[in-house]
Amino acid sequence: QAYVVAVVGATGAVGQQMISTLEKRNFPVKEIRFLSSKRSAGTVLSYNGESVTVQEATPDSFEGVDIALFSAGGSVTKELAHEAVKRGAIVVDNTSAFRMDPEVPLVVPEVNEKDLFEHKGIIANPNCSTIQMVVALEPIRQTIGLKKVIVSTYQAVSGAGVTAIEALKDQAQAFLNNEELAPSVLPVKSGEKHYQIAFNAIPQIDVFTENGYTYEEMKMINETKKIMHLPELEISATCVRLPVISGHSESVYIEVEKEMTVEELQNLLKDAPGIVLQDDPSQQLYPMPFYSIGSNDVFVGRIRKDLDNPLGFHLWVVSDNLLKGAAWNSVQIAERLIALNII
Ligand code: 11C
Repeated sequence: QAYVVAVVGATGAVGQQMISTLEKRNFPVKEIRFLSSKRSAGTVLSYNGESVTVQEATPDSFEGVDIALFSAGGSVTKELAHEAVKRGAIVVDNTSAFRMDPEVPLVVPEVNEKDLFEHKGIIANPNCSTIQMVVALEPIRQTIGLKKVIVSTYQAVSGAGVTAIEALKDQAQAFLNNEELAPSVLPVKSGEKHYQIAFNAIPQIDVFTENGYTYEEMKMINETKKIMHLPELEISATCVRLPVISGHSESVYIEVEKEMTVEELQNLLKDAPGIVLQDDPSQQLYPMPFYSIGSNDVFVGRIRKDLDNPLGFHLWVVSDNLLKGAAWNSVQIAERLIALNII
């Protein structure tokens, strides 16, 4: 069987990766529709060698659509996702619009694919930095239990879209040429202040909430509890933007329920779905964002026991934020909907 698939936000950084992931996975597509805002409509993209013109997304664009992959910003999702569902589509949404809605499953297939059975038309794809962390944490939770997580992120600019990638390149070029270039886009495009990202680190991703944490940090906290079904998990996050084009890195401290050796933990992660273990200090083997680009996997390394707490471990977790963090997780959800006969 083949499906009518719509990609909403087809010209964006994630949309582009959704298209190439559908191609690479040989997804069973009967008809593909590329949709976008009015501004990008008319752009011609290719799908499996065929030209496809991007259309403006309207409610009627979803007539006959079976699966709609949304990645065009929360306001587009809020405006159009229910229209797509009304017309019979299942929506896999990569924005934060419905992630914390109790009626909407928030899914990382390696962790909670059974939640897909509860869907009422919309399935939410978590935030990129959350996804790669929960893939690494789930086998640990299953085997020795998880009590506490403290994560610090080192996030790439591609998480903030195509304009942030351009800003990093332009600023780096200008800096090396001794030219002045007023910073733009980061940390938040619509924010009052903008800071240089080239040769810098910005400890703000998304805007601040009332409790002093940013939305990105609160997404990691709230989404992890929901995906892992661990409302009592003690978890805290600090999210930082680095001058890296793609690939998010995370230093994750965990406290588990039972003792385990580093070697046992390595063996556990080595065989877990979606994970590649890269952990051999004697060979300087550890995950790095530059080398994660283009892979659907989550890379884990630098596993160490905490020196003071026998139940504490430190991990270094890296993944291509546009793939497992966004496009691949969305397409993987669509694949699992088919495999589980949900669609
Ligand atoms: C970033 N994690 O790196 C963000 C991008 O909620 O899907 C993804 C935002 C989201 O800037």
